[in-house]
Amino acid sequence: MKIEVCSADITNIEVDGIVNAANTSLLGGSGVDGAIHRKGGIEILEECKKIRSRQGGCKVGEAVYTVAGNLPSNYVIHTVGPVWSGGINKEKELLSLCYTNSLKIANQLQLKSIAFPNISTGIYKFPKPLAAEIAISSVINFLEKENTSLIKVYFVCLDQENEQLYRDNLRGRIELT
Ligand code: AR6
Repeated sequence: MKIEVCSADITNIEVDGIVNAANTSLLGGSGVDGAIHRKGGIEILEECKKIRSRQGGCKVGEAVYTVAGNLPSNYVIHTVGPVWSGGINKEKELLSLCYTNSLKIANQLQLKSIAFPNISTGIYKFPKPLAAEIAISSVINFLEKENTSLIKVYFVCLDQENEQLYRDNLRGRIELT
């Protein structure tokens, strides 16, 4: 198992599945969600709409999946991070659930590789150091406990601050490639 930190636009990453930091409507937005829908095209939105009519969108902390349309991956796993409101509304637990529920879907789909963006650290204003700690702990704990099809997990950081936080946090925990 390899965990890798990289600095990139997640829509360019060639993996089995990329994770989207969506909102509860699943109808797209800005940030990474906007980039994924823009580049992935209408197929993703059409599937999101079907999920909406079936189950009314996606709750915070939960995850659903669609095809990846024109993206170089096979699937998009859409998860909804919490909006940071000072830490009093179970934001930490909910952010952790975004990672573990996405990994559960990856197992269900038998994915070998997955790429996560830094969920909730943009428009949703989750403090970046805390979000990095939760993301890394949640992923490592999950992979240690569960049987998994995954052999590679990427943390894709668009901004340098997140990239540094992830590298610092992972150093000592695992061997970085
Ligand atoms: N590739 C990789 N990372 C990216 C990209 C990209 N193309 N674009 C942004 N990021 P955000 P949130 C990083 O705001 O905070 C949307 O409108 C960005 O630098 O995309 O979970 C949804 O519809 C940041 O570190 O997601 C929701 O309404 C991280 O991705 C809301 O934003 C997350 O930033 C979700 O807010």
